[in-house]
Amino acid sequence: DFRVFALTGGKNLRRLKNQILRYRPEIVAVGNSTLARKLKDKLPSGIKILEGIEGLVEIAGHSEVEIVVNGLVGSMGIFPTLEAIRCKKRVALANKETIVAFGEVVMEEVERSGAELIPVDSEPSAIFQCLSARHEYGQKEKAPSRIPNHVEIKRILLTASGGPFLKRKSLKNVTIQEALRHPTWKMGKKITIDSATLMNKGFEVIEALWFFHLSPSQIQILIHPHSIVHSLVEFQDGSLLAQMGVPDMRLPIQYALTYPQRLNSLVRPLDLAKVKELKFYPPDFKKFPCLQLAYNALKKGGTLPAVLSAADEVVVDGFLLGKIPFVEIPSILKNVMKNHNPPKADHPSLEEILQADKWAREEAGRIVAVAGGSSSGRLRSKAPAFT
Ligand code: MN3
Repeated sequence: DFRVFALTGGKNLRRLKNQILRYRPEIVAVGNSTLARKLKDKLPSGIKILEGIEGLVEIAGHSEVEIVVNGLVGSMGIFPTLEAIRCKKRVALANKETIVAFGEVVMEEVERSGAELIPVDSEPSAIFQCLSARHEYGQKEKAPSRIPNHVEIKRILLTASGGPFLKRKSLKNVTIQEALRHPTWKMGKKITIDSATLMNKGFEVIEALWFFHLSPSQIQILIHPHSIVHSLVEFQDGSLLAQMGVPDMRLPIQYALTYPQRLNSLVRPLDLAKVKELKFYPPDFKKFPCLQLAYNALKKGGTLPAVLSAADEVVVDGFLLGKIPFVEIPSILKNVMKNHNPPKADHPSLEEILQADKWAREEAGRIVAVAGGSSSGRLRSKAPAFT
């Protein structure tokens, strides 16, 4: 049912090459021109090779493309996302930072263009599935133009595995290896650290607010260590709908592609009799201050979510490079937010958000460098910045 028209990758040319040979796309894009030249030598002729953000944007808006799956890490993913939305594609969005930092801008464009924006992240996908379940029955062919009937929603419950430190008393001497050992999901480094600090869950609160037109008080976090219930919706009448499944990203990815239909999948079915019991706990805001930071950023709004998201990329990088201890991550983020001078307008423009993003990276880099005792005064971060 699907044909891969274009594939993109950052630096991992070996993996990308294998995928290209398997799926035979017409266009590919890689991180920069050096990588593009290297890749060209490895491939049969006839495949168009693009580079950088421009390459991603060109693919996202290409007339042959119907569905864009954006699985980039970081806020630079906003450019292909906006292009795809403006060109009225279906956007399957796994690039969390895009919606955290630019939520309002993105949703306005969706409203204007009528594009479909479907979450791939497992929790917002669960909520999306709970909401669309009402429409699926007897309506296999045509997707409803707007899913959320938010008047009906009382609140949503975002589940969180709790990360590797759910039961650990003190987070003082956490090592990089410990923080990278996630109990249920196998993911990239940045999001794994975000899961250990619960910053990831904080970002999902912000993500859910924009995706489903909610207010901060309508979004609650529920710790659920087994990652079987992927999130729940509570309706006005008190009824709760949950979406369950084995923790396997292929399921939400597939649903974003096939929605509103459900097709066969390669995912192992869930055997609830084997799971036996499901446990839920309230989140500990004291032990995981990043949760409160996310709610604070949401309540103040404007450019603050973008500042938090951008600063987090740099601070997590600082932790992974051994520059700062784990417990410093939330306090540095808090300081960056405190030092931020927001623009006057309540609804910042794309340009203003990009500026806030750039400022937050510099400010976070400065604080990390000071905390890490670097004599040069400024940390050279691997996290990409806007230039
Ligand atoms: Mn998630």
